[in-house]
Amino acid sequence: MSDIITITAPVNIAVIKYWGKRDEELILPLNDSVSATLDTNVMCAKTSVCARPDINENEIWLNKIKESFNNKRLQNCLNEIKRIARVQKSVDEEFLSWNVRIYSENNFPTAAGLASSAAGYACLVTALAILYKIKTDISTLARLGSGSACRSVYGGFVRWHAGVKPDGSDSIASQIANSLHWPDMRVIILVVADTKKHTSSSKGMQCSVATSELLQYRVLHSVPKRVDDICTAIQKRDFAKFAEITMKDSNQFHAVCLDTYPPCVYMRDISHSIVEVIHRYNEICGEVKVAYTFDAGPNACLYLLEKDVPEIISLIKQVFPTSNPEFIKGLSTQESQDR
Ligand code: 2P0
Repeated sequence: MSDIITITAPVNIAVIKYWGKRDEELILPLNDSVSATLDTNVMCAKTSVCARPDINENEIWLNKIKESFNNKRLQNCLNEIKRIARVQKSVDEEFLSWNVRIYSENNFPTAAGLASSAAGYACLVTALAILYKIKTDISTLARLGSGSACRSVYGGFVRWHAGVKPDGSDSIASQIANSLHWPDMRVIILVVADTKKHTSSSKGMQCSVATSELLQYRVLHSVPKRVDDICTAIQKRDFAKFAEITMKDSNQFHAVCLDTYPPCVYMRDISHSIVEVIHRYNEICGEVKVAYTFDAGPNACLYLLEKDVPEIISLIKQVFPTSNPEFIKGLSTQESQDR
């Protein structure tokens, strides 16, 4: 059998959201998106892969449960990696004929809008690329598993370029700034609920593309300038600008979800209360000190600077006295995964 390759990959939290595909098969987005990659110690996926001559079929185990390998995206990733291995002659045909066994675990709730598929697929394709000894753009492989996964391949601040080519060859992720660039940037995750969401992101965005007029406006008129402006804010470490764009983009993304027919409702009452508290806090401070952003779920991700962490944690504990100690999930820094 082969060596066992084990890889960890962190989640990423988008500040300019990806929502809507121009190609469902190749997973090509309608717009560029931007994210920050978190520290692997806090929220990450860990995946081990090996190839063996003595197993009858490909196997995948997720969080200790054996799942069906009959999953198109999973098969697309494996097939593409084996295709490249054949072209590059990086391993022999006998090795390519062996089945694979994949074990993957998350240290955070799966499918609760916490970017679990992003970390999972980033890990999986990186591990398989090492197993088959191929040399290629890993973000392109990760994208075949899940769009947002292509951003988890890099540390720091990352941009996923939508690209214009029909074959997706220019739809790749690149690093805007490495993890050392903004060392006092922090993220706090407020876990409102860790249950599986009603409408998956893939279904939700399909429905938005088909029905939301606001999505068309967003793609053409809002996102391009926001992406440019947030890249500049990141380069200049301009927190106030970064935070303003982040909050506006989260709000517009959820407005698109509500403009979808039937609507996709991801935020809950407590999510809206968090929005209100953050705006009130920033107003009282006379400057923007914290930004919220919500993915396709009710959980809040707060971006802030290290100096403001103690005050924000105490504010959150005061405003949301909760019996659930997991409410404040973690304080994350970015990791130095600057491939
Ligand atoms: C993002 N989300 O940019 C946005 C914000 C959710 C809200 O990327 O169909 O799981 O696998 O490409 O990557 C979630 O979408 O969807 C997502 P697929 P994915 O992070």
